[in-house]
Amino acid sequence: MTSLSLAARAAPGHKSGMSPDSLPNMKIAASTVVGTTLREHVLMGMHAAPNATGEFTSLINHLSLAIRVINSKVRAAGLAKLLGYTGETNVQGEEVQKLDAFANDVLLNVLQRSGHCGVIGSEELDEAVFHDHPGKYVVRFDPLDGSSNLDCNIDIGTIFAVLRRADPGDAGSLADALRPGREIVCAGYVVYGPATVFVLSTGHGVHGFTLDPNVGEFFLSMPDIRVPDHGKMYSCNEGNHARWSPAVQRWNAWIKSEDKAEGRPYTHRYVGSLVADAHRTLLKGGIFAYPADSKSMTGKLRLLYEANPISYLLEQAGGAATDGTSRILDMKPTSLHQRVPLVIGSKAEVATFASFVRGER
Ligand code: AHM
Ligand code: MG
Repeated sequence: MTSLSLAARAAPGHKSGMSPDSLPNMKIAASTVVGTTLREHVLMGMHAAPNATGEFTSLINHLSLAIRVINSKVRAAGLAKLLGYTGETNVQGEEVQKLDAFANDVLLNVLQRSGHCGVIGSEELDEAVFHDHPGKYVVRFDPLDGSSNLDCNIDIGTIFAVLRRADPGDAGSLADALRPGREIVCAGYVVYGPATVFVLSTGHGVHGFTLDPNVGEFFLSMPDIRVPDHGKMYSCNEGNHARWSPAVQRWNAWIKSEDKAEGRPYTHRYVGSLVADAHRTLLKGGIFAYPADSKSMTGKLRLLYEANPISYLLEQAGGAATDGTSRILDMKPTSLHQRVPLVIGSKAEVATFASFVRGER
């Protein structure tokens, strides 16, 4: 860790009880004065990688810029008349909020200008976007997750995943975007909550950064996040109970039933914004489940834009992510807007859910 000598920083003619000469042994950690920024964190990763070119670092810096621009609009949405709908519907048939459209435009614009993205996929766009320049990376994102919560001032967020293109010399293709989650090289999400928190993994653990709004920088606030082995909370939309399979209903009855020795019933928490529910599950453990039901036969959440990045982060932090039977990161996408059942959390709770699905309980 770098350290600063107080003496080295003392101005000439310094008038305190101690002269600068008496200070040289008083070393203080630089990080106790100014914390590690997101920029520095990514730069340190670059210095540790033998063949790094700086492109990935630059890509993350561009993503961070887009996030800060979106954050400033989210914070002022009520004042800037950005709440409400555009009057259009997206490819999923959902009404588009003005802020959904804004966040999508900001990410597209900033990523295109970065020059590092050959292919971009967005939850808000029908088709993938291909670029003329040979960008090395594919970025897939949900620009504003949970936006149906916007009008009520409930946490919302941005989710993204970065993959390396197989051959950046080729023209970008749909195949570049339809790659399994295990090929992700970096994923993250941002929660626009009481604080703006950026959670990131580049394949070496999961780290959380909090935006200092006065400085305009993300500072490392949660290094090396680990999902607890067990948790006390479960999270799901119980309004769907009647539409669930008998196996999921049995799991739901089990997790609510009383057994003090086994720590049941679990506490129920459900925000309805994936970023918020996933963030709590990452920090506190337990389980979040959005299973398939008779209305959303293949699940509700999108494999590329939501399930993949969140699953990558959960696994990087020592947790698990499944659709109930298979690992999410092993699923080969067949279309850009494919939906999947999603079950994430502590390994123990996810394994128990899977045992119900297999009919063992
Ligand atoms: P979206 O806002 O990007 O369309 O995301 C869908 C949201 C997720 O954030 C959340 O987990 C889920 O839909 C909530 O669904 P429901 O309202 O059916 O509980
Ligand atoms: Mg979403």
